[in-house]
Amino acid sequence: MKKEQFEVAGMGCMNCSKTIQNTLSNLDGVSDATVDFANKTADVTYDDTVVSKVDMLTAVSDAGYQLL
Ligand SMILES: [Cu+2]
Repeated sequence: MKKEQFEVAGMGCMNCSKTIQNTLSNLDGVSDATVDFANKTADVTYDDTVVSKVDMLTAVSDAGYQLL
């Protein structure tokens, strides 16, 4: 398991952070995702043999936001 913090761009309200959190949590290999609206961060715990950083960036981008 790997734990990483990303910056998140494009969030306008608390619902955005929930959307991103669900998007990340639904990915195979992601065991925990916590998105903080105020700090504009996403803390993700994931198995990097199952899911890659690019997978996460793409999923969040498809939802309309950006992981930096
Ligand atoms: Cu929003």
